[in-house]
Amino acid sequence: MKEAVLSIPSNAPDTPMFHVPLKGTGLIRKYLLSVSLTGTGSGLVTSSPPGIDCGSDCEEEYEQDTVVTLGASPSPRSVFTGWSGACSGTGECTIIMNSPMNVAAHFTYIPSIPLPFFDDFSTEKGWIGYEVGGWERGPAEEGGGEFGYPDPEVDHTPFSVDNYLLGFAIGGDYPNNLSERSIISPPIDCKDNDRVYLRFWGWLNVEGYDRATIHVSNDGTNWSLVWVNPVYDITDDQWFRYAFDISSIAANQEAVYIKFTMGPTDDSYRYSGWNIDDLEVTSNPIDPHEGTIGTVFTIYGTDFGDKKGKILVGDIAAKVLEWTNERIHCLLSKVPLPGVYNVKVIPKVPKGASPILFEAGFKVRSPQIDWVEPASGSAGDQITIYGGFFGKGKGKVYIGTQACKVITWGMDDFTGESMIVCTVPKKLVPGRHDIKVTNKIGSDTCTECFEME
Ligand SMILES: [Ca+2]
Ligand SMILES: [Ca+2]
Ligand SMILES: [Ca+2]
Repeated sequence: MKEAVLSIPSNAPDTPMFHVPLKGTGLIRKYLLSVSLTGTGSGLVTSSPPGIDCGSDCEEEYEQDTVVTLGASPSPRSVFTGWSGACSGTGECTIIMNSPMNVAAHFTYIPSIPLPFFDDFSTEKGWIGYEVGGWERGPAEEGGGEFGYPDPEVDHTPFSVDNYLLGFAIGGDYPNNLSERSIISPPIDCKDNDRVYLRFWGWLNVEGYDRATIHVSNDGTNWSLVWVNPVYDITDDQWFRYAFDISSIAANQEAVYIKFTMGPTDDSYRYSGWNIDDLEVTSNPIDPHEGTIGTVFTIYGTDFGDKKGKILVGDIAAKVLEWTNERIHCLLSKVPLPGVYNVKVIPKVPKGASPILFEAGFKVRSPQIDWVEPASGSAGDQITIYGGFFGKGKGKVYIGTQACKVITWGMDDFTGESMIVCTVPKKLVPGRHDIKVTNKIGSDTCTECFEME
């Protein structure tokens, strides 16, 4: 109840001032704020002061001039792509309620990426959790290492053009007193796959008192721990292979997420943290699943028996280096012609155990030239030919029609990254020439990629 007096000057002699008492209830205006959710995705919009919780409660009346702030949080398989109506942009939405207001929040569905999922981090695949000085996707950069070793100078594939990786504070150390920081993969579609494997290359420096973890989820909310750093320090100065069977969480799930976490960290001893490259989520139990002569691979599984049996790639036996019930380590000393082959595991025990077949389990690759350095020169110069799957054991190199004398012939027995150093032959005529690399199973030619001076 409000009271006031209205005073009116009057020419009546008795009452030169005429007073009228006023009494009444003040009318406080209220306006309706309506929120709608649009787009292919889903999410929640909540308000401060409270009143909107949309999903379920998408309207509220607020007193005139109330300042209402709306926040949008997308569901795990969606991203928030912005406001329309009374707000715009993708930040917080602030509204002064001086008339009825309508706001729409747009959420966009993120489709799952089918298996096999592979990320060399050269392009953005939709990881969520980036922040400057925190989780970053960028070129490898040596740096950090107050304790342990610095971040790597190059990514996992030094010969390839891509030099990108996923890392925490690339080129620097993680901070002290860091709270848990996560980076989450886009959803990966694992339906119709009974076995699912997560593999990647990691370069990690972390104090035993600080945490570095890997989790997997099939809903983006509930996370299962796959790996946590031990209580002693990890100080990598090279890339290591990480391989996990995540079937118990991921098999036949429509949206599987991988999460890497840095932190919490304590108040001293900073290390350079996670570096991650060439990550794959696949149903193939063979790692790596492509290669050539000299490639070393591992088959993961169960029920292989604990006595050494036989491994066939196509019809050709691989050399077994190590055999356990769950893991077989092999070397391809001979290979069939380039192509995709079934891999057959023939256990020795128990007696009469049936062979285990991995269909299209291994791809035999022929040599592939990426580039030549230097691209010009004269007789007697050494040139280096970079590429993949040159194989172990020498083949031949030709510049034009002349043989280039091989000095070094090397291949990484896991990735197939390869390099040949050879000497430019004397008889070569000036001008541009093809370079050809051949081995027992194939060849590759780069056209006019060398110039004789
Ligand atoms: Ca990379
Ligand atoms: Ca520490
Ligand atoms: Ca770092």
